[in-house]
Amino acid sequence: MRRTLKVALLGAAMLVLAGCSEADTHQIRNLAMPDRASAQGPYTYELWKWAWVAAMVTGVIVWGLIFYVVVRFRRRSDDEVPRQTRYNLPLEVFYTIAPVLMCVVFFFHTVRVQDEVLNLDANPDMTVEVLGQQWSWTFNYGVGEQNPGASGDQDDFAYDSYVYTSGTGADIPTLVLPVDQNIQFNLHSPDVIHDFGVPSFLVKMDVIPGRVNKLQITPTVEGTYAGKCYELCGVSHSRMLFNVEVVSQDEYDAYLLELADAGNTSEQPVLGGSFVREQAGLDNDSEGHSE
Ligand SMILES: [Cu+2]
Repeated sequence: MRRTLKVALLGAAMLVLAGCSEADTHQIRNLAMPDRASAQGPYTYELWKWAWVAAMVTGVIVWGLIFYVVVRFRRRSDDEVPRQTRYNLPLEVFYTIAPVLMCVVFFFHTVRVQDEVLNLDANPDMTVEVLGQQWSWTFNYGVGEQNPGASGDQDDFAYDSYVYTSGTGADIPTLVLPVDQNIQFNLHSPDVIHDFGVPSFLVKMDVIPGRVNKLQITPTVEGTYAGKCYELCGVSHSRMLFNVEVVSQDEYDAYLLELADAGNTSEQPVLGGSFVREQAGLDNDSEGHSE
């Protein structure tokens, strides 16, 4: 009986594992997280990993106890009545305290990782002013020297001039970033709450109207990534996508020149104007438009 069970389990496991492609295996090894492409990513990933370990340990203990009880205390004859226990004080104290202790440990590590990931360096290498609005993003890159003391609010910006790129609901914008630079993102919204995030960076933050949220990310791997709005912000929320390209410093500088040549220059960051309430790109040819 036991042997049959073992063979059956082994067979099932082999079938399941054999069905995994290389991509699946990679996903499983990453615990379904993307590869870390930022200096902040490993902190988030470690928290995720150890939360899995804690959950698995708890799971194995609970499953073990369930199976033990099912087998050990099964009814052996039709007229058997089990011993009637009304309460067990030590056990009840244990199962009250244990979950509380687990929550305390989770909370401690969450705060620790949060402090690390949300830490703001007073002198970031550069600052990008990000505008999230229904239904796309505008990225403002500073040109020239940075004044790191700027608040990013009202007229107090870190640079004297900017170049920018702007997307619409039908035209996904691209955020270009230099690799290995600590980049501060000042997040602005003129309408509703959005959420700026790039899965591969393992960091995201709400974009809230009426205040400037700040987030610093150091991209560590050159490549192309997908970014998106993480907050259900209205009917075309799903269009609030953007691409991220992490490039060398030279390529980044060349990109800024390109934007300037195209006439996308401004003395102050472009943070939503007359077109704010328009559902950009949605009035014409709204179906199947993805470029
Ligand atoms: Cu949004």
